[in-house]
Amino acid sequence: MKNLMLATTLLIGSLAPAMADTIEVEMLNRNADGEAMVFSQELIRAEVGDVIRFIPTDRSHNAQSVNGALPEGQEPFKGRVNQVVEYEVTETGITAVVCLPHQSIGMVALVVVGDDLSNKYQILEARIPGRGMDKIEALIEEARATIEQPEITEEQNS
Ligand SMILES: [Cu+2]
Repeated sequence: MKNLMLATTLLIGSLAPAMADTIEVEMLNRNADGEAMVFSQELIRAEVGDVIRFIPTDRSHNAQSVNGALPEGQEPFKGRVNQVVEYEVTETGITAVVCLPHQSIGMVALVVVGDDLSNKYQILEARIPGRGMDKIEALIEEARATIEQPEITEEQNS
């Protein structure tokens, strides 16, 4: 009986529409690990419908997308320095997020929506200077390494 209830709960959970989340990311002069000029979260996993809110906890930062470094159909965004900006996720895929004043020293983040990495080559061709692109590459690799590959069923195998 207990197992049946658990199974029912899981089934209902998977059928219910996913609740949209607001994901808060702070713009920091220094994080808990002592790294300077960083977003509090660098690999941001989201789903369509979520809102990612970038918060200027410390001064002189902004958050914005980069030309060509976001999924097709997704509206770009550009926050002003010292302003909160929200990124409303409408498409699956990868978005590179940069702080314009500090992108070249690595103040960047990667939004991955729906575990979809299909636009990664466009991201790698985008104009993100210096250590910003190094970190974007590392974050894409981190995302790739942690996304579960779909299992090959016996049916597909035969
Ligand atoms: Cu910054």
